[in-house]
Amino acid sequence: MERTLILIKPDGMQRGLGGAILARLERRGLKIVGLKLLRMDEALARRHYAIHDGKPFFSGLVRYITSSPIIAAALEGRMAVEAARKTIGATDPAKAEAGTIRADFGMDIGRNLVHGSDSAENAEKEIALFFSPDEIVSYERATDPWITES
Ligand code: IDP
Ligand code: MG
Repeated sequence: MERTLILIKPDGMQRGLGGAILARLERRGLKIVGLKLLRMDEALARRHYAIHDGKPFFSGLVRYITSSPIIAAALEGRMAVEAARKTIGATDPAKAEAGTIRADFGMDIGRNLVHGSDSAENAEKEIALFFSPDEIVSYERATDPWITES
């Protein structure tokens, strides 16, 4: 089963949207297997966004993501990475499809509310930045058979 890392970014938390954003992903069918509230420090922010180091928005991105506590969630499901990114919407909320989280809650590319991993491989690396193995909990959910029955 695939996993993805979701972050409710500082703007989502400051606007009181943490639960609402997580609820959209959870009710779609993604299962919460790891969950914590934390404030990212600069070192963690630089590691998490290392691929963007050197881009014009990088220092602002690090300041933004460390500016307030966030929720980190590891979500599990069939095609979890793609499913979560479809529900999250395009990077620029102004261009995101209506009905996605970023379109429904925002307009600013620098305040786009939520992070979702972009590949299964990166998801595992990102989950390891935020969770130790014993913080990832495996369990059955009542809706699982609807997904796995063939
Ligand atoms: P993603 O979050 O949709 O995967 P990425 O291209 O990986 O988008 O960018 C990571 C994050 O960096 C974005 O979610 C956004 O917070 C920020 N970002 C990306 N492009 C810009 C930009 O042009 N201006 C300001 N912030 C940006
Ligand atoms: Mg990305």
